[in-house]
Amino acid sequence: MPHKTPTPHHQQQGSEQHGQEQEQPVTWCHIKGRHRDTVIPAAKCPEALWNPGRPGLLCHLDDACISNPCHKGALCDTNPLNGQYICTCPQGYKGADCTEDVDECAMANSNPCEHAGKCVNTDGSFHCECLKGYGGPRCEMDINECHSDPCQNDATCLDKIGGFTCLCMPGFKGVHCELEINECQSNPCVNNGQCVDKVNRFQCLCPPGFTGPVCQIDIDDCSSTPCLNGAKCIDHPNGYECQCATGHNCQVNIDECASNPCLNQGTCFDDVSGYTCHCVLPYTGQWRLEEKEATLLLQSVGLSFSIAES
Ligand SMILES: [Ca+2]
Ligand SMILES: [Ca+2]
Ligand SMILES: [Ca+2]
Repeated sequence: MPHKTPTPHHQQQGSEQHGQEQEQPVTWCHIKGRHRDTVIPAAKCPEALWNPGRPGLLCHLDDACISNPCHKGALCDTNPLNGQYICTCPQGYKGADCTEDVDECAMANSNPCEHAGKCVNTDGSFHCECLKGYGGPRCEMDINECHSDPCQNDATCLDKIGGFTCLCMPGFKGVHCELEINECQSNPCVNNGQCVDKVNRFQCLCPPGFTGPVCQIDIDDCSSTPCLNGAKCIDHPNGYECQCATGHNCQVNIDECASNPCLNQGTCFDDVSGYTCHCVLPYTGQWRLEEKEATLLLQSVGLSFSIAES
């Protein structure tokens, strides 16, 4: 028998069980596989040579993996030609028995950390210390700083590298648009108007006599022509002035006859802003009086006259 297999691959059994029917001890061939073992009678080992999954595997070699020569996590195989173990290392380790750490940070091709992250080698692995604004195992991720909704008052958040920018709605300011702008800051109301701050605008509360968005319009108090008797109206804030001698609205008629302006015994008749002289004949006059009326007028000033019959 050319295929002599050592223990534990070499198993003998059945001599007692099968007694006389099985006098010859059966030799088993233990084929060590990558993931599972296969046990076949040693007599059939040559057939294993033709097993497509195990080409070249000979049954006469020792199982080099029995002593667990490979570092934890590695896969062990027995070299089918020379019986040496072959360790297939897990990621992060190298060497014949996978005990050497791979320095991923020193690999010639490139830094495994993206976006200029700092690579830190560890036993069996590595990690990345990311610059501000980046995350993920390899700093491959741009952290969304807008995720926490940092902008207030319906502002729009723009994600940036390591930060954010808030686009404020009109009337607001501040990094988070948390400040309501005081549109009254510049004192826009004139003529002692009171400014009331609103969102993105202001309102002027005008004193009496003024109007307009910033109280800039002096209301024309003369527009209703309040001055009587032809007096001139002068507009003032919340009021007017009538240019007349007496009386607020010139309702008092001045007696222009008080100075006796009519000569030659003419009779003075007071008028609005003036007077009229009624003359005594033979002086010319504006009015022809009835005899009785003229007599009364003249008597009142101590005179008498006679009217020629026409
Ligand atoms: Ca490492
Ligand atoms: Ca970002
Ligand atoms: Ca405001």
